[in-house]
Amino acid sequence: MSKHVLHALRHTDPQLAWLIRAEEKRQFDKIRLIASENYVSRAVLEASGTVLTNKYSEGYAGKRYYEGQEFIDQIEELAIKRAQDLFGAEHVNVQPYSGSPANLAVYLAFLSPGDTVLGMALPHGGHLTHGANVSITGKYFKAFSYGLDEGTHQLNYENIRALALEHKPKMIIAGHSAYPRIPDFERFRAIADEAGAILMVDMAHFAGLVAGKAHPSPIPYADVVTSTTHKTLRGPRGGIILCKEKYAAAIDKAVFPGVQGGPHNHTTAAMAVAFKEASLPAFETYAAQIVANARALATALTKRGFTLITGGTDNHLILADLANKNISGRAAAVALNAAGIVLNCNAVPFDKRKPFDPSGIRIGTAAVTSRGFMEAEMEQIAVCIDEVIRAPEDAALHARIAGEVASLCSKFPPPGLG
Ligand code: DSN
Repeated sequence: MSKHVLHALRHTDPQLAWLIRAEEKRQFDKIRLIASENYVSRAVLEASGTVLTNKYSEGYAGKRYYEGQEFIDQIEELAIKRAQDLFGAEHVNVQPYSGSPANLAVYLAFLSPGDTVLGMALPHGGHLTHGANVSITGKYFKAFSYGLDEGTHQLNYENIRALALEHKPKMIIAGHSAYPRIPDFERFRAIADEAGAILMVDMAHFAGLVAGKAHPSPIPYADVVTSTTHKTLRGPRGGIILCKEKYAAAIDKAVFPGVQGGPHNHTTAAMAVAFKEASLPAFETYAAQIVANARALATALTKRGFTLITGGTDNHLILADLANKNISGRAAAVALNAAGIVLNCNAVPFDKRKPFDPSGIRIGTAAVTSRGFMEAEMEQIAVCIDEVIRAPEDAALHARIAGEVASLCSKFPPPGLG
């Protein structure tokens, strides 16, 4: 994309233009396995880079604080309608800048400081904003967390229920950033009802799978659902909140003026494009392939002696515990990056190592699936990962694999690039 549109930038700021081109080349040449990343389409990129960035529009369609909203209102209403149709949601707010502000707005809509919440523990795959003690959600609220079962490393609903009945949280949060299985939203609903809690689901990681019908939807069960729009959903960097109509006013007020100022209209427009793309039949094929690829990669890694948390995956991500490989997650991630395979180190459940250098790596298939990789390429990725992890200090091997990776990638131009 940038090679087509950076004429002015090259003239005004060649240094920055060069850096953007370099990042574009990096995204083209590497196998990107960070589970929260993707490649947006050229149409989404184009909508993101428009004059809509020039406009302020605090408020909502028909009730703004500044004039000149005749087109902005239509853009925001289009994005809302498309998201409602895509997810079958009664009400959608498309203004959150990203997932964390979306989650914060939900806290503001339903809770007061000091209220009790129950969310998934960060080291077990939850998110910072699900009540981690370093987050505002853990500092301003009384946050309790549920972890994974020590034996299965899966959600243990009896344990979650017991914690809910013990602590009586005002809000229970389901959803995760590093859990390779599918939450049982019906069970969460029943637990929330029994405990008298609001149920919030953060579907940021699997929203694209929900849109593409490759994952159950939390919408029928949750009072409120939040998401980013840039992970499996393959839209711009942004956030959305979906809720029942009865909560619409509280949510809208919490987003603006509660947490944010003016919405980022260029992002809203790009979201509208992404929602349209995600409603097309091809997106269902894409979502199914993300999961098929994750399963194929999990099988190929297991064959090579990798220990996968829960033994495999049902979604777009894999969590591998490298303890039996005698390498830390960070050392593995650094070596893999040198070999052209980009992922992140990650804590595994009950990790004995520190969060900055944990025992595991997280692997996601959304981005590679966007560029057309199939099961055969997953096998190749597993071979490369295995070779690098066996020889994390072998710079010559890493350079050789990086060359092979670039050659493979050259055959699969990603959306938006090339
Ligand atoms: N940073 C995101 C992730 O990688 O999962 C969560 O916000």
